[in-house]
Amino acid sequence: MHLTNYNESFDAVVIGAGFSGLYMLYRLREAGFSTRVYEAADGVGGTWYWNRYPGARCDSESIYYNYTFSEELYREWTWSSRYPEQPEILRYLNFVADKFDLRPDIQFETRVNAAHYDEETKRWQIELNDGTSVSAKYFITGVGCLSASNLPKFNGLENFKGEWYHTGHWPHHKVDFTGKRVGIIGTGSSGVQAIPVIAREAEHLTVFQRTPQYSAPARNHPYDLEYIKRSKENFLEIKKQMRESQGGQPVEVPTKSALEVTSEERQQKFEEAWQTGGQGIFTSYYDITVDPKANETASEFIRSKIGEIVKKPEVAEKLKPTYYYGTKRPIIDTDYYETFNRDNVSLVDVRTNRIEEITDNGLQTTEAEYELDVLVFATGFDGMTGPLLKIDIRGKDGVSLKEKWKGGEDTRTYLGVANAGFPNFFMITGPESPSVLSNMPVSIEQHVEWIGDCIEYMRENNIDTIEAKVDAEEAWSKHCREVAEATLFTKTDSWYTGANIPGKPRRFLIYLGGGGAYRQKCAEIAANGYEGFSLEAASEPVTG
Ligand code: NA7
Repeated sequence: MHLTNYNESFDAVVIGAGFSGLYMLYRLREAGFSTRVYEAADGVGGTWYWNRYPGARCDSESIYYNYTFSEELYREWTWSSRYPEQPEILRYLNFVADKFDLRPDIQFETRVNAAHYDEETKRWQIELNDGTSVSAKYFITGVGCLSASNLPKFNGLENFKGEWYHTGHWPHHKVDFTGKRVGIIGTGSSGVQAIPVIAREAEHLTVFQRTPQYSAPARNHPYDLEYIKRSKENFLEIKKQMRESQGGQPVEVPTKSALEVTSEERQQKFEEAWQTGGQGIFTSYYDITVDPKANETASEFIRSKIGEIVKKPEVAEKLKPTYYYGTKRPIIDTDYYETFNRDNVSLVDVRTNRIEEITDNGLQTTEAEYELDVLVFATGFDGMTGPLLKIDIRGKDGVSLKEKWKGGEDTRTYLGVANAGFPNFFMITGPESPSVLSNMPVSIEQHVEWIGDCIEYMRENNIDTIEAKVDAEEAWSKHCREVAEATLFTKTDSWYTGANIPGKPRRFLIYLGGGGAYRQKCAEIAANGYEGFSLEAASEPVTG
């Protein structure tokens, strides 16, 4: 495709106005680059715009779940509680958009359908769903890792006479469950958060569970003003700790194996983590996600808690997971297991009692029909590659990202930020970067700053294009696979491995080497003149 027909021209085009796109816009605009963001929604927020289901909240502590690029911003915003709810996070992102006057450079309600690289002009032609095209020197995706929702193909959904919703595309109006028979499919983070809230309102809630989940209490609580004041005063220290840490939050790094301590000591440690609430069990010992025996100690601890909380033994048994704890996203909840003690909640194991179809009046399994007024799909996302492959992205020789990645059989990137064959294309938290296994705003800021610095470097050094080298990409991808294979993560069916999407090739596309180490590696690569990239000098001075 040649750039003959386009409506506007920019230095950079960014997709998405969530945490990634908002900061990328700010960063590039501050450096003097003309930048346009395209966003499908009618407001900012990205994942926090769409995931507005009952009970939606973040599982990172709020004082760490924010930007750190601006101390002023950090000081101006005050979180109300330990784990922020979706409406509060959305308010925060709107506050950021207003504070930095970002909206004039965001075109809302606009999807990018395609982005094609033109080798002659060395620019990207970007096609929008309103039929227009724009041109940009740099093309950057801030599409998130979990934005392509997964609605499994259940026969008969079109016949269902009730209302149905997906947690990842929740409507803006309040969904009233009062007096209704509600069914929910899915017990990942979204289902576990929504179930206790819906159960309090509905006449009856039936939970259709395929895989039981490990969850620990969040023990959310309002923040006291003194705590907030201290966090603001310690901004620089907190920022440093977040950026250097493995997981993007200042958590004490475990130094002991779960197997080198006595069972009493271990039990006490797990119990303290359980009482404190949050992700403490996951970070209690260094080998929880590496060694099956160490893992079993944590898994069994949570199973025993389920047995204590859930009064009906047969329900408790169904709720006990058997996969390696932590290899699916470790969940934190408010009253999840307790909810199964309510008289108006029932649990159906759809692994033994399979879903056959959705009927006019509800859901038919191999054993029974469940009459429902409302059906909620908490069935997750086509993670990591899904959002990118929804766009027709084509690099050199017209090769698409889908072709390059062989439909997911051979997804490979350089640092999770760049692709051989795709010059001047950057992915914020792309496949093979730490992304979702680190605190997302921290992962995002690191990528945005690295990309921003790179683009500024190119301007300063009169460089026209930057492109990952094939061998550098191969080495990075191999390293990612090796690090992942040394853990238990790859052994479990999950959205991390792509196993939740029928037919999706199984690959683990998150870099597990730790956010701090990854940040250092990326910085070294930049300091060495962008090692592993081909840089092509411009024939004329670079302006954009
Ligand atoms: P998840 O964690 O992928 O959970 C999806 C749930 O839906 C999970 O329990 C699945 O069971 C279930 N599911 C998916 N497809 C089906 C079918 N066909 N039949 C029955 N059950 C099904 O998505 P979430 O939205 O909860 O969370 C995603 C991430 O968002 C989370 O990890 C955080 O990082 C934030 P399965 O376990 O696959 O057997």
